Amino acid sequence: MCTTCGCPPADHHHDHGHDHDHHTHTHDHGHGHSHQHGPNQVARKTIAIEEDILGKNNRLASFNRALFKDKGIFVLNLVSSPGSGKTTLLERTLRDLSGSLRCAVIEGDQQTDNDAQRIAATGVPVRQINTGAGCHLDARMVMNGTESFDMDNLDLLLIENVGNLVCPAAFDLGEHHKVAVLSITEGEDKPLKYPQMFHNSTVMLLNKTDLLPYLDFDVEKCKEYARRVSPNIIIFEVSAKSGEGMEEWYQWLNAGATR
Ligand SMILES: Nc1nc2c(ncn2[C@@H]2O[C@H](COP(=O)(O)OP(=O)(O)O)[C@@H](O)[C@H]2O)c(=O)[nH]1
Ligand SMILES: [Mg+2]
Repeated sequence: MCTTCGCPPADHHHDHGHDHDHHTHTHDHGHGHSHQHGPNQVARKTIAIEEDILGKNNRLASFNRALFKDKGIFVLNLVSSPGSGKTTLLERTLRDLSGSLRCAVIEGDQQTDNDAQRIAATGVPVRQINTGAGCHLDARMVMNGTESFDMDNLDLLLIENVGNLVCPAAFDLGEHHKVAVLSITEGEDKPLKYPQMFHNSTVMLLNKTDLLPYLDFDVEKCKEYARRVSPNIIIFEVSAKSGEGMEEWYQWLNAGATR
């Protein structure tokens, strides 16, 4: 996750305590003082920093969760590798559901507002968040993002996370559920290779089923792998392009948003 891959936390430039710890940690490595600061000490420090970052994030996520509960908004966090079809799925979902549900979208990408423009074309309010070097959205970014919306008049908030099968799994945004999108062009073994993402997701959308005739993708094997890391995961086989299979996904969404 990000505290070991080097991706800075959102408040990197403001939190001197964290910066100091982080530099100390790097310094230990850089100067090879392992005779003074052995591997166990370094590991302990790394764990302490991770706990610090995730602890802060979790507190803000709790705040978001309380806000969403108070306003009665159903919130989903879409996670996947880049290109699995998150934005395409959102576009079709919004075109089909925004007549009956009041929706808003937060788009997370390192750069560009391309996806926000695609969502805006559906007529649904959208806020783009650029994470720069960051490889995931965090709870603070979502908290800031919600300020763009009329939260008293929303049923459904859909958050498209930065495309990355690793880091977004570790960061709670205060959402009700993570929804993992896996497209069949990625291969059926991804749930086994990136188990945390699928373990932490309530739903897996298996996308691009329109391409099945052209690929050697074993749908049953993929579903078995997903259930191995997450026995209760709900799986919908869909094509965001053709619309096939979307109805069951909409039923699940509607049930959550109108509960
Ligand atoms: N054939 C096919 N292509 C799709 C489907 N969904 C998305 N795509 C294509 O996959 C590419 C990436 O889609 P995009 O929505 O931008 O993915 P994101 O990076 O996860 O947001 C685009 O070229 C889409 O047209 C699908 O169901 N079937
Ligand atoms: Mg996208």
